[in-house]
Amino acid sequence: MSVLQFQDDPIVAIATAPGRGGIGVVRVSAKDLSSYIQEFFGRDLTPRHAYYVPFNNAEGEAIDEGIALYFKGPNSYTGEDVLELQGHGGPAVLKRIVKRCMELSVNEQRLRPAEPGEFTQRAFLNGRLDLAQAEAVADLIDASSESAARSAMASLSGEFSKLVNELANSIVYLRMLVEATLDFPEEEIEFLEKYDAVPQLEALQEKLRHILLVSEQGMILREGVHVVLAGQPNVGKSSLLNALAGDEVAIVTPIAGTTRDRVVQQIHLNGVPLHIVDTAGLRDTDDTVESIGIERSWAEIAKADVILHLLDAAEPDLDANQDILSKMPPKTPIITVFNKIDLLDEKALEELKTNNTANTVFLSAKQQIGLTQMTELLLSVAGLQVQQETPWLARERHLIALKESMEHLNQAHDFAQQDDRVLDLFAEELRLSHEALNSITGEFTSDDLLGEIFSSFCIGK
Ligand SMILES: Nc1nc2c(ncn2[C@@H]2O[C@H](COP(=O)(O)OP(=O)(O)OP(=O)(O)O)[C@@H](O)[C@H]2O)c(=O)[nH]1
Ligand SMILES: [Mg+2]
Repeated sequence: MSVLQFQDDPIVAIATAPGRGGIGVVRVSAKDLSSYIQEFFGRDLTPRHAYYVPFNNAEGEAIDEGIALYFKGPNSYTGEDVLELQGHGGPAVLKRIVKRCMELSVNEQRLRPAEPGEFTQRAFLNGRLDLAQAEAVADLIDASSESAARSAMASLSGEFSKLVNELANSIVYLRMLVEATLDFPEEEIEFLEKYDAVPQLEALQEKLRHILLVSEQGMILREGVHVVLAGQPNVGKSSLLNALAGDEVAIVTPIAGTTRDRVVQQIHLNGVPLHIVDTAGLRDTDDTVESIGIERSWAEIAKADVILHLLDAAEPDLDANQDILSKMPPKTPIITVFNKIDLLDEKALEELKTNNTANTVFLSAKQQIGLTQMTELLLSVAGLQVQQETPWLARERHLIALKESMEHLNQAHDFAQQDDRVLDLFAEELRLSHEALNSITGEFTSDDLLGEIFSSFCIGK
């Protein structure tokens, strides 16, 4: 059932997380709440005043007592009338308050339980938030690191939307010029020169490139990076996982073929969530269990954002590793990790370093040497750049839209370069570019997509 099917009937939900807490909040939203408030409290409430009141059931028996706050629309979260009841934070009490709210009846209309994300959806539909900001509400709540929370807040405060809107407005301006010219074909030829259309377009491309770059950073912060530890048995994959996790997560033994099942560990590096997967060592084997493990290793390697390919620095089996490398997915970034450098003397290490340079690190998982260099390289290979500004938290959907918008700007640029300039095609590309940008803030977004976005929220948001 799509939440979009009901747009303005009165709704109620517990807004705080399930479980016990000092305070729990029940939230109500409706076009007009005054009669419900009258029925519940036997009086009116002045908007934005805190009332310490009993929450009584229909028989006049107190369910709880707490604070009632009334926000009169449009000056509320949803843009409708909103009532917040702050009671004690226990599941039974809050359920009774919700039940009581649902018994209230005004002209035979009752409150119903809110669908997931429905409060935020109303905020969007009533123009209180745009779509990117509404998504940021969910991302802020779900943020698992301080950087992710800071970035979600950047989106929520409208920083991302503002840049997208500014760019969209500049495109509109250019479109306006072009479309005005289309009505006067005799001026078409001079149009591009007269209005500096190409330099203007190039400035737009540059701006969009910047937004895309920062969004990619924000996307990494939101989604994290899937890092897979792969290599022959006994090279120290599980030891490296443990060193990164700072804990004995995986079993380490001198026996080749120790790890069978994959072991997944989440860590944060400079605020970036990393999902690190330790896998079974890759080799030919007749052991049934081990070969299932190795199949799983390859499945993980196929899904990785970054592969850490480990080799034993003391005795790297170059043929076998060449074979492993040749089976790795061609587009996934690979970092070659020479482990166990503690077993090499200085001269041997220097030699190894001279022969291996690009995307290669040298470390000892056991002695914890060289881990910082590895993590720095890992973050940069994953696409994270050290930068001053906080990236806003972007979603895949935003990146797709930005890239689509970019492609149309590039296409428009191509048309402008052609000898027989095709102004109507130029105009059409600008239109498509503009439309792609608008889908980010939700100006032209299908109901299906909206339903999908809001239904991924929890109830009460
Ligand atoms: N000297 C030295 N030994 C290491 C280092 N890292 C791992 N080892 C040793 O190498 C052996 C194998 O380590 P593991 O971490 O189990 O290796 P693995 O790659 O996970 O092996 P499989 O699970 O069998 O594929 C253990 O005896 C570790 O103590 C290192 O940096 N230096
Ligand atoms: Mg292992």
